[in-house]
Order: sequence, then C-alpha cells, then structure tokens
Amino acid sequence: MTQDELKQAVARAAINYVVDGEIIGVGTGSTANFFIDELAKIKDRIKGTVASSEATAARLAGHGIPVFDLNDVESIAVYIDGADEITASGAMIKGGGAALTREKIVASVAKQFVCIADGSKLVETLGAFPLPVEVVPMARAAVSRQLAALGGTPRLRLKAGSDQAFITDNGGEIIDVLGLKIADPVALEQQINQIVGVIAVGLFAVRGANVCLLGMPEGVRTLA
Ligand code: ABF
Repeated sequence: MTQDELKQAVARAAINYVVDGEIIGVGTGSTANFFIDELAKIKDRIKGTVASSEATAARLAGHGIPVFDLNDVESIAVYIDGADEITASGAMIKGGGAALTREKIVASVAKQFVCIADGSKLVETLGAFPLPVEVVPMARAAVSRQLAALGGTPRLRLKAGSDQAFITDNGGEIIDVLGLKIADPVALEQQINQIVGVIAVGLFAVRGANVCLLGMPEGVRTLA
C-alpha cells in the first residue's frame, strides 16, 4: 500500500466517529484532506463543520459542506485531524502544515479528538520532527533565544522558494525547533506556553488525542 492509500484508509475509518446531526471539527493537511473527501459523501448527516485553516474551509466549501465560524458554535462533537508525530498515549507534534494555532483552538472545544495518520507517524519519543512554535513576529528573536535555552535549535520557517518569513492564517510566524528529545511532552508544552510572544506550540499533550487511527499495511490500527 502507498502512503496515500494508508491515509485514505484511516480517513474512511474516521467516518465511524462522525456524530450525526452535530458540528464536526476538521483538521488540516493531506490526511485531513482525504477525510474531507469522505465526509462529503455523508454531508447530509451532519449539521456542519468548523475548519482549522483557510485551506480546509475552502476544501469543505468546495464540497458544499457548511462551514461555521467557531464563534457561532456552542459545541463540537469531535475533531478529526492528522499529526506529524504521535505517541501510543496520544501526545502529538502538529503544525508541519502551519495550522497549529487554529487546530489547537478547535480541538480544545471538541468533546473528542480523533487523530488519523499513516503508521510512520507513531514514535516512542516526540522530537525527531522539528517542533513548530507560532509567534508574534516582533517576538521572533526573543522567543528563539528562550527556545534555544531549552536545548533546541530554532529555525525561522520561510515561504517556499523565498527568504521571507512564512506568515500563518493568523499573521504569525513559525519557529521550527530542531534537536529536541521530548521526554515529558506535557511539561514542555506548559513551559513553552509561558514564553511571552508565543501564540501556540505544536505540542498537543495537555490535550492529546482520545483515539488514534493508524494506517498500517495490514489494516487500520486503533489506539485509544
Ligand atoms: C496537520 O497536518 C498538522 O498539524 C500536521 O502538521 C499535518 C499532518 O499532515 P499530513 O496529514 O499531510 O501528514 O494535521
């Protein structure tokens, strides 16, 4: 099976977690895109969605799936999204797709977080994937110094093919922190959240995934 076929398999399996008549939180990235395409097939069963990025909102709308502003919604039954790395206990690194802040906000409102990923994303210790941290642009250098003091190597994310900083949907910049071995994801998430100028850190451990659907060659493995 190709990596895309593994992503498609977990996207299909995630439909079992969609709650009829409810609002569904939808993530960002290639696995989430496969999920959106599956969701389109049952769109009449749900009330609508809240999107974690402009790109996801556009794809949902393109399928004719209603997209609500989070401010107009009181509850979200389930949030379904991919990850860059996930542990067996559901702690994740997210934000390779630059949507970490909105992903974290939508996930925080959802009753359940279902992570969908191909099996290559399962790790014992988080940190081989550079940890994304979204910052207010004027705080870029100050935050980077503090991230370096935590033992990582901060690198400003650039727009593809340019020497300009990548700008997120929120007007923030992203610092990718290389070389971290994250033994205690909850503690590190809380510590980075304390740095003034940080908008959000791509560690999802305080609120991790409740369920993870992993695409393996032998089938979809469920970690709960
Ligand atoms: C989002 O998309 C992110 O938080 C993560 O960075 C990325 C995973 O992308 P893909 O599904 O393309 O591997 O969920």
